[in-house]
Amino acid sequence: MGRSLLKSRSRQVLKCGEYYWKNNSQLSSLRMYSDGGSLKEVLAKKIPQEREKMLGIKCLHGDKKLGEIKVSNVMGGQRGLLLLMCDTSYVDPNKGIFYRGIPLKEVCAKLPRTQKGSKEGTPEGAFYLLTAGKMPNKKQAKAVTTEWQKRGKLPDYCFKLLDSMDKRVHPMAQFCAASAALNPESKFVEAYNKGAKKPKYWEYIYEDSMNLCAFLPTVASVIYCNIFKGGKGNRKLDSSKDWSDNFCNMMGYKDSGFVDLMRLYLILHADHESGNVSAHTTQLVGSALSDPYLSFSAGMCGLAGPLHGLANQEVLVWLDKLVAAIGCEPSDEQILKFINDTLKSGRVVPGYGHAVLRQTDPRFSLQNAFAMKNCKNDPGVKLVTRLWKLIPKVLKELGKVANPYPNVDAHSGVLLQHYGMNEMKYYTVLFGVSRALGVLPQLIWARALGAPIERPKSFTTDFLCKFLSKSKKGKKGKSGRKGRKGRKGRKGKKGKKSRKGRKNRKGKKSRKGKKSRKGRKGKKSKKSKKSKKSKKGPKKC
Ligand code: NMX
Ligand code: MLT
Repeated sequence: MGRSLLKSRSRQVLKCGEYYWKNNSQLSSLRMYSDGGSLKEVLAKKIPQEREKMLGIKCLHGDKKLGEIKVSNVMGGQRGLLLLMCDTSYVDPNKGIFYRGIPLKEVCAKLPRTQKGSKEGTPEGAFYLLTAGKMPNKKQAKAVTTEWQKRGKLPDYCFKLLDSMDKRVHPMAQFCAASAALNPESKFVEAYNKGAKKPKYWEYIYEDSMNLCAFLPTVASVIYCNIFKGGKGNRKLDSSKDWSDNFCNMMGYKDSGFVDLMRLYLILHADHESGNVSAHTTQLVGSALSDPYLSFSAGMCGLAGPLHGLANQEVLVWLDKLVAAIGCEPSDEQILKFINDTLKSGRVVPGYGHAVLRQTDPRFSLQNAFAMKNCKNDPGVKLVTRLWKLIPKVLKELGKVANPYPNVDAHSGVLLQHYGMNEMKYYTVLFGVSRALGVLPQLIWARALGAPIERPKSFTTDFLCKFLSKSKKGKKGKSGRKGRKGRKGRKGKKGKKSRKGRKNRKGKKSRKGKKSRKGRKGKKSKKSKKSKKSKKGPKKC
């Protein structure tokens, strides 16, 4: 955009009555942050520019249409509707997943390797990327690690809560409970109660998000050790270890291969734009100004569903059943029969399909590439790789599955099992720890940009039926309409002729032409008023 255009646009924006942030004195406090430096300083510099941009868009283009809403969109889980804005990541049906515009494969390749000997980048670096919008250098990624080490001491009451949980409570239910129970730590609640102003909200959401990320490996590892290791396990963070290494260490895993897998896993599962259940729930709850602990916990309750994150547990349960039924190295025919039996029983094939992607999930491919490098002869890995070729064929034959290819959950379990983590009931917690790195930056930005409380409008089935029957009547009256269409067609021809005519008479008759067009318009508008009248009912509805 040229400078002069930008200037005139910003003048227009300034004219907008809504230009709230700029005139709000609280904003000036953000300017005390210097360029670059810590993640918070980078954000403080970026946020005013983004606010300006968003307000400009809203003021200048607020009435533009992004699409139409069909009944099938509403009745079909709002699929395909452009309803949410999210800059941290984007999912393209065919091109895959992008973190801040960078393809996920490239993200994994470029994230700085900060711990000596590690082959993968750090999730802390991914958090920096998703939050700041730029790939961090080694120093910036390491700074997040150091911050989280400093902030990571879990309050005693949270340990007590987790230790008091009955072992039958699912690890995800424990994870959700502990995340919500941490809300006395919320800096946002404290500031809100003291009367903090809207432009400053993001700063407290940022503090809460950083603290919550810092707490999560301890929360998750205590759940793991309490349920599966009889409560034994190290509960202290080691300042020489990064976030993933500390997490693995506290769960009792020392193998550097497993720690590298965990780094990759936590990067891959982090963000997936904002329409998926866990991200959207976090944003929805956060829009009511519930603090990040409560919002994240709500999102995790959604992740715990079998069609979402719990699918990674379901895949392993299904694979175990497959092996129990037809052995470790079954024939293709045996596998195909097993898949068909699953479908006949009315169940979905877990780990396959996606609401947006129409190709193999890049997160599946990246895990498979890790497997090919590190454990290609593992029986589970071999089986998953074979299924990748067989399941899509069967799902395609059903004729209704929009995406017959594997998603992220089809692969993760066998990799974890390769390194000895067999407790499949726990797998979704790992997904949850990772998802914090995406949904919390989304929350910081939502508050930074003043996203309002979400409140779509619902309608009753009765309203829909009346609306549909009235529009049907409208169509019947279309015999009239058909006639009109026919007339339109004729008009079109006439129009062409008359335009031609006008062309021939160009110049002289142009005014007349205009007049006559006006005249036609006048007539038309009378007609359209009539047709509007007939539609009045449903419109009112
Ligand atoms: N196995 C059998 N049937 C399927 C599958 C599958 N893997 N995927 C979709 N279908 C069916 C789906 O149940 C629906 O059937 P019906 O009309 O009878 O209700 C039909 O195909 C059309 O669904 P789609 O439009 O393809 O999928 P949708 O966008 O509604 O749902 C999922 C997406 C991911 C929920 C769906 O593909 C699924 O249930 N997959 C298995 C569970 C899974 O792996 N979930 C994890 C998703 C990733 N994550 O991490 O969250
Ligand atoms: C996710 O990672 O959130 C899943 O792939 C589910 C989705 O996008 O709906």
